[in-house]
Amino acid sequence: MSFYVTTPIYYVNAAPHLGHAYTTIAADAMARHHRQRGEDVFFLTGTDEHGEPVADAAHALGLEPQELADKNAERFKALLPQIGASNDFFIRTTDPQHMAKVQEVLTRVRDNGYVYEGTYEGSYCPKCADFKADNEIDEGNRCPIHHIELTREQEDNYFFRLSAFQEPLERLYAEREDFVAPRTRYNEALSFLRSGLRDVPLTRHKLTWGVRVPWDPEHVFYVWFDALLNYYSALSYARPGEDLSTEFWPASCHVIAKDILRFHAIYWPALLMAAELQLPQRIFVHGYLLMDGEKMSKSLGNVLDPFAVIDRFGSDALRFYLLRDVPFGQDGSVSTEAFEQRYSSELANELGNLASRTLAMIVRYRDGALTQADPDPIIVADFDGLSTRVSELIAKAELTLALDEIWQRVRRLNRYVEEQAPWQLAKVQARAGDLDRVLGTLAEGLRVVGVLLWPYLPASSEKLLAALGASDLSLAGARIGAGGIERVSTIESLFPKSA
Ligand code: ME8
Repeated sequence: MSFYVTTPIYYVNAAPHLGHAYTTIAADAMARHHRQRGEDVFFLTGTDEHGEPVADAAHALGLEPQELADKNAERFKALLPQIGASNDFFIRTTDPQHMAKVQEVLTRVRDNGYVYEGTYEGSYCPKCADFKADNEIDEGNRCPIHHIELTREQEDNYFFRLSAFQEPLERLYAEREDFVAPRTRYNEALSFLRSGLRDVPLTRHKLTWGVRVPWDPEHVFYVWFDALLNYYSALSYARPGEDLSTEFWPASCHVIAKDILRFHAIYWPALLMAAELQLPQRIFVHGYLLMDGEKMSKSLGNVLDPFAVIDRFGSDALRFYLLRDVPFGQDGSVSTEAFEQRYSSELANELGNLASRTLAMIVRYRDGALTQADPDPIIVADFDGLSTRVSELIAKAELTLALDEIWQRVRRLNRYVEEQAPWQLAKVQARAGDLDRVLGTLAEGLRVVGVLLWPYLPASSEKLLAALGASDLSLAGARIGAGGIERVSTIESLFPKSA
């Protein structure tokens, strides 16, 4: 089995912010989970470097677009290890191999009869790099996302015959109800589709910062066509000398937010059909992180700095907070208060405490060694089917629900400690066997939650599993009793309160 997951490629007109970190963390959790299932995983992220938003931002700073792209691509790259992202490749759309692939694929689209010359006139938002339909324009002729006034643009372009895909896309949506998830986004894409597709510009004449149109070098490709093709082009050069598309194309899941739904849910499958390429299995659309009720965005200036959060609390804490507090797929407000609350009440008090006291008790009462006593059937029953359930949820990109399933077991183990009071058992010689069983059950429970939490809390899970002497991360081993833990050691607090 192979699993290919992508994030959007982010614009390099400014530095990364929490919204970008969020999508990458979510896609990373999926990638890690699928690796635990023993699948071959390819996880792609990268930067979108052409087009007007980047050219305009560069000129405003007195830089060439390439200079700004180089500078900011580095910042997006630097974010990845800091948030624990395990991406297999980082694509930049200024990579020559990507640009050549864009030219190749779009020439094929033209050869197949889906490109013609025309004149475009419409209302345009340079920050979205997108023409707006009449029903998408806010009062005062403003962009509904950026609130800036739209410009009236007229230019001679090559057009992509999107309208030719009206019926094929309707068929796609009828046959594959999970092509776009969650359901609300599927419905939104479908209603856009049903409103009737119009042809769209494929090239820009006035711009020079982009991939040259091979059959008319006065034009560059419209940035969205260049950008979408990254998902396909990356596979052709991520591993020098290999073409990974045989193994990984079509993509299993494109993770995006709803701002770019139309491009992914409508343009992208149409473009792939026009190029005779297979369609992705699914597009998963998450919601917006909001601050003060507005979408966090670079251009609005209301951003929360992920680097600052990570410096203080570590990347696992950020990953946990975002995937736990904001139901994946819905919009959710983020705030420092809510973050600190989750950190101290759940990470420090629940998981951190469970881990340190369990390990400390095994070291104190048994010198770190565990006998192979049968685990307590009560806990075995409470954990029964857990990893299957988590797998089913993550396969549907239900990252928050899956995390909640695991967290209920963290809480269950804490209750088990209170119910069994190992410190009382340790006082009574005749209860030595019971104490062995309780400690063994707790160690196994911790191991199982450690394995299942790895996609969410990779660094902390690895520390925990190392202390348990159990390095197997596979899902197959994520059941109570499978671990055969012999010896444990104590650990430093996983989530220090004083952070
Ligand atoms: O649109 N909440 O790039 P971009 C949640 N280059 N997610 C957010 C977010 C927020 N407040 N803000 C940003 C582009 N994101 C194009 C994409 S893909 C072929 C080309 C995340 O830098 C979310 O994933 O504006 C959103 O879709 C993406 O960043 C937009 O990034």
